[in-house]
Amino acid sequence: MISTFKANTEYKYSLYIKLTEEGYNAGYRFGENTALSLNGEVIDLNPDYVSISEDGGLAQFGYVLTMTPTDKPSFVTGGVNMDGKINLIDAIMVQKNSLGIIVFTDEQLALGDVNKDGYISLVDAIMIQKYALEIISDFD
Ligand SMILES: [Ca+2]
Repeated sequence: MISTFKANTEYKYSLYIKLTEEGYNAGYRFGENTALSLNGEVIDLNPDYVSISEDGGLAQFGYVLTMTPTDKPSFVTGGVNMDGKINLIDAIMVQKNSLGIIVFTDEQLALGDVNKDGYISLVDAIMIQKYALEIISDFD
């Protein structure tokens, strides 16, 4: 699963709907005009592309997301000040949080826990520092 998106990058995601074996054996097939109805209400999937498998048993609704830069808060792992960049400011903020000097929001807590051990510590601060200084290239 992707949790970090790069600016000016195109991402594609798809929704797959598969017929049950029972439905397939009963002769049901997906077609280009297949509509999804939930509780009697037709859901407008509005996909960028639709693809039906050759045997009609699988429908794929595809979407294209383009990431564009914005001034709004950016959610990048390690980027606790949410400016979309990971630098020494973030490392210092994580350090201060781990020492109880500043309080983080839930989002910041999630972004700052770069080693994903469930809490913010100096280990996270050091990892962010190393990332900012290009000593490491990711947090894995
Ligand atoms: Ca951590």
